[in-house]
Amino acid sequence: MVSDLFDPDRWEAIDHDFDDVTYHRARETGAVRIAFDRPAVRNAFRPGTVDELYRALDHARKQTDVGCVLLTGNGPSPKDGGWAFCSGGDQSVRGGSGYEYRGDDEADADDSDDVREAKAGRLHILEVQRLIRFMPKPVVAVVPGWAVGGGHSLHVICDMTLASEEHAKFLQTDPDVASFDAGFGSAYLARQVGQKKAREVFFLGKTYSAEEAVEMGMANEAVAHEELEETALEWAEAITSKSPTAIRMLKFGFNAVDDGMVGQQVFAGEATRLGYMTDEAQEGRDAFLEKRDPDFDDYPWHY
Ligand code: S0N
Repeated sequence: MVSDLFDPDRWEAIDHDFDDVTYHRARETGAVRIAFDRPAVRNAFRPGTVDELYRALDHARKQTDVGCVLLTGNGPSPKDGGWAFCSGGDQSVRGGSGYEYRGDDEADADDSDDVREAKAGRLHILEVQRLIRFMPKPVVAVVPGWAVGGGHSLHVICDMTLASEEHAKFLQTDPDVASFDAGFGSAYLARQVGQKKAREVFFLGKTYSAEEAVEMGMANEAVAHEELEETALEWAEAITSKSPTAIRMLKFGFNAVDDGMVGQQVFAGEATRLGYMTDEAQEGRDAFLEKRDPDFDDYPWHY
């Protein structure tokens, strides 16, 4: 399924073999829509979901005509009509040393890719977090319902968050289920909402409405549920109409202050890319190749 909020006229499917996420490209904008597609379990992610999400995001990262990723959750649930962005790690496949199958005997004998990968205990949702953080284009969390646990962390790491006024709910259950995102999910949240509030989110485990999330500074805007995806597309149109280089440098500039030497490395890499495009850099390269001294006299010491 896709989503009741999804307008099929605005999107075309991108070819893939995913089971747990859907992946579409906007017909009129350089934007893609990646959506969790497990609404019956509030879009919880199992290991295979995370792999698919990573592959879709990485595909989007590499498209030079795509400037914005909308990350959302399909819905409503066929069981009860509930909406979710993502409810975090699927607790039915999480076990002692990370993730392992903990179902009934018959299911435990399962040797599917999902279960084997789960048993390896990979927390590869962190690889997804890093991909969102370091991809040179904005990722917008479009939150139609619950954003919980690892799903909450995902919205936190996205560049912006747009929430359904009626159905979006923000909740951290990590300490309830004895898991903890002591990385971006908490520390970067504290950057957004302040230390006291971030500690409240994790230590008290209260549920926050879309309006409260906006007030706290962890969501940008709350809009009427039926306008959610239309507004998301408007944001994508605004973003993709701007200078790709400016947006990329700004995203990495915003990141750099919190990302230490890695942030500096990423920002510096982009500066080097820009430097390589100058005649001055080409003179340096050409001089080496032509076995002569470089002549930088034409290039001023800008002030
Ligand atoms: C989402 C909640 C609040 C929704 O409540 P509601 O609306 O009352 O619905 P339910 O009846 O509870 O749920 C409907 C059906 O969906 C199933 N379900 C919901 N969430 C999950 C889930 N996460 N895993 C498996 N199934 C889920 C329900 O069981 C129910 O199924 P049926 O109909 O068959 O009964 C509520 O459901 C809730 O609280 N869910 C659990 C939220 C949770 O605790 N998530 C896990 C938190 N931890 C993580 O995400 C792991 C984090 C992680 O991997 C990590 C590790 C290291 C560093 C970083 C991270 C990171 O955070 O990214």
